[in-house]
Amino acid sequence: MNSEKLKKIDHKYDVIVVGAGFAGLYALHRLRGEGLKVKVIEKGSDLGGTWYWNKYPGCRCDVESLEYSFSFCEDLQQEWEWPEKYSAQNDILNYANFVAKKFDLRKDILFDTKVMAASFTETENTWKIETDSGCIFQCNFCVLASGNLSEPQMPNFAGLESFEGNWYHTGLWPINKVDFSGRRVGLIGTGSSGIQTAPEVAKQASELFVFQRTANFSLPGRNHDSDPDTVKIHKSQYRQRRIAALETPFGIGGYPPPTQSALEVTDEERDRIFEEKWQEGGTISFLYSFNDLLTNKESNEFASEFVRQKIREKVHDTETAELLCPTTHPIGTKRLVLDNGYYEIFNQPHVNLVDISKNGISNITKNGVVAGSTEYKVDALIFAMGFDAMTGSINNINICNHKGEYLSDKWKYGPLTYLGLMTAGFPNIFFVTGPQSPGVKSQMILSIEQHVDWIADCIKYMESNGNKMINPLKKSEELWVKHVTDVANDTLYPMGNSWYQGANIKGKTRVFMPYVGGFQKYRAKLNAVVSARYEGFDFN
Ligand code: FAD
Ligand code: N01
Repeated sequence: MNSEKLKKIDHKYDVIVVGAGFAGLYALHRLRGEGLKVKVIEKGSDLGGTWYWNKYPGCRCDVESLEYSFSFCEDLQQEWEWPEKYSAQNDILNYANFVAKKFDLRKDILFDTKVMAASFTETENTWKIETDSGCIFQCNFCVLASGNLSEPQMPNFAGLESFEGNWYHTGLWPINKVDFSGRRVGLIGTGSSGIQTAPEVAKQASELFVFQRTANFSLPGRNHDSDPDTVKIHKSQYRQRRIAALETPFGIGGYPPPTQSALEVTDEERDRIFEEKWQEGGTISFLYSFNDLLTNKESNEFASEFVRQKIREKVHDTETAELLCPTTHPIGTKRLVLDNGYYEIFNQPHVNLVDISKNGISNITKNGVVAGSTEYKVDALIFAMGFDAMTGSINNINICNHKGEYLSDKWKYGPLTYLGLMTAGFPNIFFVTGPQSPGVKSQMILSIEQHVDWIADCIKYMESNGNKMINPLKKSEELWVKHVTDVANDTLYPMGNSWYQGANIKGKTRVFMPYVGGFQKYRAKLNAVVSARYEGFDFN
């Protein structure tokens, strides 16, 4: 759409939604269905969010596709066919486009437009939304569907500007296929993105250097083509399965919660159970081996050591194997990775692991990467360095309330929200799967649906009561933040230097951001709040 033309019209909306990933798409569908005038603003040139930006080779989901998909429309979930158990980025992007077409969403999405600022006027109960095209929008409600993992952490290594090869960030991958054939490649980062892409890059590169700052736990993906009989049965039970998923900690059905501690069984029995789960595949399945892997250090150590032993079996060179064995965090406290033959690539002569745990990368030269006293000569660099997670995309928008206070100032020492949905003092602006909600610790599309439904119901409730403004009470926010922290402190999660607590970003305040009490408990809390006429919120 032509921005000059846009400037001339009156951009008044009931709701402005920022972001056209799964959250933005569902928010548009649901809110428009309530008769509201809605516009989605997306900085990318197309929809899909995560699955639009992360086009790196090997990218796929780690939650089974039959689960990682929308549940709001029975026709949709019956109609769509997933080619694989864990679908590849391209198939998930195709799905997002299919959803957009089915529900005619594109006409209300403005692409190539970044929201720069949002300011609230109390007298009019409106948010003024400013964009990089100069277009200004007004709305009664703003929904930030801007993503938890959408603000890539860009490399700022000294000398990067002098590098004569091409470099890429996994979270900003170019649309055109990148060919690494015959090239020497350096890969920096061994989180999910780095571990997923390494085997694919190794297939092409003449030499691959994997720069590892922290060894990470990864389980075999055991991906395969969809089995028609399994799909048929799953689809015949879809509705019941989706309902059952609501009562689980991760919002994913099909995994009976464990009932016993890893300390209650014999060594043989423990190993038998780990082995069974290892063979089955899937991160939740493995973490569900016992009920205390994320709460008891001793139990966790059994699981951690089981996986370390698997790494030692897979990787022939003992020194490399030991370097790949994680020792600095309990398994599961950083996001557990599912891979497609990651450890095995280190048995290939052209793949090298470079341990940078002590001194990191010193600098980048025109020819490659310097770590320690060695210059590793490469023709291309891949940065798989993750994201300014959970708060990055929100803090990047200059959000200012009617008192002239900025949200980024309020959140300087970590996010403060009530239920991960709103923050006190900033009326009528909602987060989808925001910090202090279980979003990133769940099947995220389910959490997206839950939040969007909550927001839509809340706006309808306000309409029916003649309310124009909703604002969480400061006290409710304080209690919720404390609860989120207390719950996290009862687990081993704080022991992992992860993006869950901002540890991957230099200078970011370390505070544990997701709610890890379980999706089912959070859901019960949201339902109770609504039943008590939106307890903890103030309406005007
Ligand atoms: P996003 O998909 O991140 O979309 C947010 C959108 O907002 C983006 O398009 C962004 O460009 C836009 N935006 C941000 N700021 C602005 C602004 N200021 N102005 C305009 N537009 C803006 N979750 C799972 O549950 N299972 C998985 O298997 C899984 N795999 C993943 C794999 C990868 C590689 C990554 C990075 C994440 C994965 N996730 C997974 C998490 C994933 O992010 C969510 O599942 C889901 O796709 C998030 O959707 P969203 O719409 O909330 O956010
Ligand atoms: O990012 P990460 P990601 N010098 O933050 C390293 C989802 N996801 O993009 O561990 C050198 O996990 C950093 O090292 P360290 C999923 O939720 C899912 O991989 O901080 N190295 C780490 O190794 C995931 O958790 C899938 O010491 C530096 C890596 O970069 C989330 O997205 C696939 C560095 C970053 O790992 C983020 O994953 C992909 C530096 N200066 C993503 N800075 C699925 O499979 C950082 N690192 C579903």
